[in-house]
Parts: sequence; C-alpha cells; structure tokens
Amino acid sequence: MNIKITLLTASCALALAACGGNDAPPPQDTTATPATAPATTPGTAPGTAAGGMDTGTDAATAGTTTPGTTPAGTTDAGATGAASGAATTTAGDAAEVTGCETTIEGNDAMQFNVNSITIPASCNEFTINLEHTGQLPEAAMGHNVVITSESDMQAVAADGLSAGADNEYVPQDDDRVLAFTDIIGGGESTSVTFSTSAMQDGGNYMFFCSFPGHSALMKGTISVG
Ligand SMILES: [Cu+2]
Repeated sequence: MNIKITLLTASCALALAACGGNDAPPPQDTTATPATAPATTPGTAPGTAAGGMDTGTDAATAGTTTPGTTPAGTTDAGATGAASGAATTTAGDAAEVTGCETTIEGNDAMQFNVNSITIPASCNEFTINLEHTGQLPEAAMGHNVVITSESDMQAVAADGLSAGADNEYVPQDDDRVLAFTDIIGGGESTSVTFSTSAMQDGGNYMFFCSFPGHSALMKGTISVG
C-alpha cells in the first residue's frame, strides 16, 4: 500500500510537474518568444535577407548571363543535333547481331527498339532474345516475337488473336509461323532459336508482336543477308 501510494503520489507529482511544467514554460516561451524572437528576427532577418537578396541577385544575374549566352547556343545546337541523330537512329534501327544471336527490346510504349534484323548468311540457326524493358504486366502490355513471311503477317496476327492468350496469341502448329516466343510482361525476357533454312530463299520476312493490337507498331523486317 505504501508503495502504491508512493507511486501514485509520484505519478501525481510527475503529472503535476509535467502539467505544471508544460503550463508554465509555454506562457513564458510564448511571452518570451514574441518578445525576443520577433524582435530579433526582424532585426536580423532584414539584414540577412537583404544580404541574401544581394548575393542571390548577383548570383542570379551572373547565372542568367552565363547560361543565357554560352550554353543556350551550344545547347540548341547540341539538342538539334541530338534530336536529329535520335530520330535518324530510331527510324532505321538495325538490330545488333553478335554471332548468330541478337537481343531486342520491347517497352511499355508498345515499341520494339529495332525495326530490322539481318541474319548472317553463315547462320543455320539464329537466336532472338527478347527483353521487355517496361513495367506493365503481361496482360496489359505483353510482347512476343513472331516470324512469318511478309505476306502471311496480317493473317497470322489475326489468327493469333483468335488463338488467344493461352496460346501466346500464336496459331498452333501453323507452317506460316517460322518462329515465335512466349508472351512476356515488363521486366521479363524470353528467347527463341530457330532454323534459318526457310528464310534462305531471299524472300521478305517480318518479325512482329502478336499481342492484340501491337503488330501495327511492333514489327520489322528480318532477312538472311
Ligand atoms: Cu507487344
């Protein structure tokens, strides 16, 4: 009992102390603050602010002058050059082939990063690695690579749509399909290795994505050369 009372007392004391402490200091602080801080702040602030403003203005002026003059001209020229270069590159991007293999990318903007693949004539087999560099899931922005002759592409894409997601949007056991990968989503990759014999005739062949609606944008030429 004594202990409890003591504790209670102590608690009360602490509580009171706490309350008292809280009650007391705030007013003092409040009182003190307005008296001290504001008085000090205005007195100091203007000076500091003024100093800061001056410095800032100088810096800003200097900064404005520099970027305005030098980089502007340089940046414009550079930007134009870069833009032209990028546009040119994008328009005619050929896949980089190493040995009998290449890696191409599909992204969340429904694009392949290349629009042509040239298979070295010495390759009896060729491997295409597909990397989905986006983040969207397979169901929303799935990509694959299907290879057909140019004349079969539209029909195969249509039949792939009918085949559905369970068949990777590719018609099953279809001789028109020379090669195809699974459909993948963002962050995933897949690969297919196929015989080039059917493409050695010098005909026109296409690689495309058969995910619904994608073949209009995601396509390119593939040839043995
Ligand atoms: Cu696609």
